[in-house]
Amino acid sequence: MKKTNTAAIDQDLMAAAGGLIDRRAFLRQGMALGVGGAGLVTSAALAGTGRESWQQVPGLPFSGYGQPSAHEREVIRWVSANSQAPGNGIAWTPLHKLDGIITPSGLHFERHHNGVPQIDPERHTLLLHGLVKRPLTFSMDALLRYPRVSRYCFVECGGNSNAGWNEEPIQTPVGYFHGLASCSEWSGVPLVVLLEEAGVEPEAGWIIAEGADAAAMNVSIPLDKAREDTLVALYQNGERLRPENGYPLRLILPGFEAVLNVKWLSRLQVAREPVMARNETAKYTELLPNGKARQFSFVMEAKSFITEPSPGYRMRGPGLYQISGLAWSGRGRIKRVEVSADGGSSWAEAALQEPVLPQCFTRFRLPWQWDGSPRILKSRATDETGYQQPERAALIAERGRHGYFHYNAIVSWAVASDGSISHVYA
Ligand SMILES: Nc1nc2c(c(=O)[nH]1)N[C@H]1C(S)=C(S)[C@@H](COP(=O)(O)O)O[C@H]1N2
Ligand SMILES: [Mo]
Repeated sequence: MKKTNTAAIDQDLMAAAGGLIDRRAFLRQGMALGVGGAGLVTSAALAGTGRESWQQVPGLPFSGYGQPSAHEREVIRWVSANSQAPGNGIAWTPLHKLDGIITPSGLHFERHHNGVPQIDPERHTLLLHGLVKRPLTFSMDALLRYPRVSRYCFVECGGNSNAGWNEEPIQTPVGYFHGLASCSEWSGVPLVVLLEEAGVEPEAGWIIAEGADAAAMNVSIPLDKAREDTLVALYQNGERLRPENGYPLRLILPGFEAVLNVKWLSRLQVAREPVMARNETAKYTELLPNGKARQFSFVMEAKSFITEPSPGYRMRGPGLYQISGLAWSGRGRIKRVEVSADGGSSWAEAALQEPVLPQCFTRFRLPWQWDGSPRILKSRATDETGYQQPERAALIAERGRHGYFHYNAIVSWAVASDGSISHVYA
C-alpha cells in the first residue's frame, strides 16, 4: 500500500471513522495537516524569468457586460429538451462545478412548458382581480415604484432528484441529478402589498396565478403563503430577471416547489377554491402505497448531497481533501449536516458556511483524510424543525415505488481505490 500521512494526524482531530477530521481543524491546521496541493518553487520563478505572453502586452479593453473566462466554457447548463414538444424541457444547473451558495444567473436551471416568451416590458401588465374590492392592473413602470425587498432563496422543481427512484443508481454528474435547483438573491414587491391595495374579500382562500407564455400555465397558491412571504420578483442577483427565469416578473414562494413560482406573471385571480390545474392534479401529486395521492405537497423537504468529490471527479491519490456540498430545506434553516465515510455507520458534523439562511442553499465543508481504500461517502441534513433527511429505504417504505416528485433521500457516493467515484444505493 502507498504510504500516507494518516499517522501524522493527531487522533484527537478525527471526528468519525474512515478519515473524517474535525470540522474546525482544516482552516486552522490545513498546512500542518499536509494538504500537499502546492508545487515546488522553481529557480526560474525566483529569478523572475520566463514571463508569460500575457505579461508582455496590454490586456483586452473594457467590456459592456463581462463573461466568464474562456477556460471555463464547459461550465454550462445541460439542456435536455423534449424533441416531441418544442419549447418543453429542462436545463440543469452544473452544481458539481460551482462553489458557495449563489447560482450565477446564466446557470440558473430552466424549466419551460412552452419556451421562453420574448416579452416587451412596455406592453406587459399584471392583472389582479377576482375576490377583491378593487381590481387593478400594473404596468412594469408602476410596479417598479412600489417598495421592494430582497431575499436569498432556492428555487427547486418538485421533480428534482427524481432519478433517485430508479431501480439502478444513475451515473451522472451531480448537477444532472440534483440540478433542477438553483439559488439567487431575488428582489421585488411583497405580494401582500398589492393584495392590500386591491382589498381581498373575506371568503378568499386561494390565488390563481397565470403566466404570459404560450403555455398559459396556471397554478393555485394558498392565500396564507401569498400574504406571508411571496414576492413579485423583478430582480435576480442584482439585475433584472433573465428571460429564461421569468422576465419581466415572476412569483417567488420561498421553500415551495418551483411550479408555483409562475414566470412571466400576467394574472392573479383571488378565488375561494383552487383551480385544479394540470400541474396540481395530473402532475406534482404523489401516488402513495395505499393508492391515495398526496396533493398540494408544496414544501420542499430537507435535502443534501456532496458536490466535491462526486461522480466524474477522480481522487488524486491518498491524502487530505475537503469534502464540500449543498443542503437546504423548504421549512427553514439548515441546523446540521453530517457526513459519513463508512456508509452511514459513523457520522461527523460538517462546518456550515455562513450565512445560513432560511429556505436557502447552505454550503457545508469537512476535511477528510483518504487512506486510499474503498469508502462510501454520504451526507445527511437536519433542519431547524428537527426534520432529518431520510435514508433511501425509509423514503421508499413511506412513499412506495410509484413516486416521481419530492425525492429527498440521502445520497451515497462510492470512492474506489483507483480514485473513481460512482453513485450507489447503500
Ligand atoms: N409561466 C410559466 N411559469 C413556470 C413554468 C412555465 O413553464 N411557465 N414552469 C414552472 C416549473 S415546473 C418550474 S420547475 C419553474 C422553473 O423556474 P426556472 O426556469 O426559473 O428555473 O418555473 C415554473 N413556472
Ligand atoms: Mo417544475
